[in-house]
Amino acid sequence: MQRTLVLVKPDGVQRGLVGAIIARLEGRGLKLIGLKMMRITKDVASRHYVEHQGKPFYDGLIAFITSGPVVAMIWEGREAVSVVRSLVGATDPLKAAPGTIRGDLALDLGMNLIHGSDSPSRAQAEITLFFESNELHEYERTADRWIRE
Ligand code: IDP
Ligand code: MG
Repeated sequence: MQRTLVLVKPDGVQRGLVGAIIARLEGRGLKLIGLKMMRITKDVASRHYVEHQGKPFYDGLIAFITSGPVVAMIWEGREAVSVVRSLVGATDPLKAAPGTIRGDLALDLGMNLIHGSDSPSRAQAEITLFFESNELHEYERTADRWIRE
């Protein structure tokens, strides 16, 4: 089953939106298999955002993501990577569709609440970057037979 990394960024924690964000992912039927609050180090931030190194917003992005605690989660499900991306919405909240997390809850590109891995290969790399294997929980969920045919 596919897995993806989600971060509730420092703005989401500060605004008290952790629960609302988790509820949307749970409500869709995705399965939570790892969760922790943490402070991202500069080293982890630079590896996580390696694709953006050298861009004008890079230094601000690293400063922001390390500025306060985040909630890191791993979600599992069929096509979890693209399902989460569609729930998250477009990178710029002004362009994110209503009904998406960013489209409903955010206004600014630099304060867009949430990260979701953008491909299965990035998801694998990001899960390894943020979680030890003993922090991932495999368990039977009885509701699954009412979510998957
Ligand atoms: P994503 O979070 O939707 O995957 P990315 O393009 O990977 O978007 O960018 C990572 C993060 O960097 C975004 O979520 C946003 O917070 C920030 N960012 C992206 N582009 C810009 C920009 O042009 N100005 C300021 N911040 C940006
Ligand atoms: Mg991205």
